[in-house]
Amino acid sequence: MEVGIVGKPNVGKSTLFNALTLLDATMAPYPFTTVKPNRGVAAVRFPCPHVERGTPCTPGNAACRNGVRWVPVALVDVAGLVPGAHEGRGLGNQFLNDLSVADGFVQVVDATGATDPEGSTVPVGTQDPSEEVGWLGDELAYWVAGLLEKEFDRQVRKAELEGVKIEEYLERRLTGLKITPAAIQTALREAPIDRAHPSKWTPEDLLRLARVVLDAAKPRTVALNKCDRISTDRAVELSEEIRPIPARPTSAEAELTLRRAAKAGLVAYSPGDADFQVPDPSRLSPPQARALEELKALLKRWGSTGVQPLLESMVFERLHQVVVFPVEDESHWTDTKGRMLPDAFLVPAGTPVRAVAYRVHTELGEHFIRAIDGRTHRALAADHPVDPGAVIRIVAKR
Ligand SMILES: Nc1nc2c(ncn2[C@@H]2O[C@H](COP(=O)(O)OP(=O)(O)O)[C@@H](O)[C@H]2O)c(=O)[nH]1
Ligand SMILES: [Mg+2]
Repeated sequence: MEVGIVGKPNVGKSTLFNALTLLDATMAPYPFTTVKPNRGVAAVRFPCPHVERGTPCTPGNAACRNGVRWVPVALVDVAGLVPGAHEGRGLGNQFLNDLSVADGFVQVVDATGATDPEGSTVPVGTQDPSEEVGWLGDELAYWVAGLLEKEFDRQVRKAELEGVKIEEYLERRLTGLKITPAAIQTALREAPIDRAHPSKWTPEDLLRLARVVLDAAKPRTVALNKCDRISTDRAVELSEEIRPIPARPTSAEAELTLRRAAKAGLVAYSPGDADFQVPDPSRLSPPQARALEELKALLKRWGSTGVQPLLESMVFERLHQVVVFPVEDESHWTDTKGRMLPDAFLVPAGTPVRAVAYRVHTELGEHFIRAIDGRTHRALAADHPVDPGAVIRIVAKR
């Protein structure tokens, strides 16, 4: 699972990416996977089941702090998009490859309206962030429609002759984009096109289909970034304009500053919190003290910098992920080495327990016998959908 950060240049994508992937040692998901410059690992919070037991856990891939697990999520920062990108403007199609692997997008906009479509700074309020959300949706749709259009007539006639269903044909065309058969089914049901006669589809039909496919397969959430420079009323207004796509105020810059200050030991701050403490005010220079005062006021006004909650709403509400804790001993919730609740993974809600077994280890999936719920001690069959927050043991043939 991977979340893509998209948007035009200069809106704060890299700042957001850097903030989200700056995890202090006590919450870093480890071991680190290999990270490329624009790819990183962020984390979402989930209550650690160790609290139910009153025994501390032994974190492996997902750190635990004060009863909260920080579950890893892959993040990709995509190059800035400009209108006309699908025709090769700006960095053009290059970014589109990066987008294809993302399961959903966080679109960053400059909520102050001071960045033009090419990323140049212009007077505050001269740009409309909701228009930007519109054209970015258009760019994505043109891109997907472009992929469908390639040799469409010939290919579709061939598919019709061979009796290949349009679903199967579309799945084949779009597999590289991580678009599931379920999303294609939904799109074919909902798109206003004549699904019985694909060979008669026009480029406009393909564009309509692409839009619905994207809506079904790649959910988007908007970060109303630079909220440190707008009023809370303006944020509400913008969210309403951008609906039905959910939008939330963020200050990526404030979050990055706070995470850096926490790393340097200047503040005690946990991402998503509404406040922070300064353990030793005498260590602060006067400018640092002033900057921290401003950050306190910002947190008070918005409830948080918005950054951590944004990622979590993307992962849990838009991408419908749930956290699972695989263990090897369902009574003690330990692995073979006696470590309690070592790992935490994200899987789509409703994932059958056998698919969870595959996630843990291919062999566990292949030799799956049953799973056992660590709380109820009930046996679960292969197709049983995993419960959110489940502690489960996978029983496999040796
Ligand atoms: N005021 C304010 N400025 C921000 C915020 N986030 C980013 N910036 C500034 O916006 C500019 C562009 O940021 P950057 O992350 O490089 O944008 P990108 O081109 O979208 O990756 C930089 O000067 C940042 O410091 C924010 O939350 N508030
Ligand atoms: Mg950037």
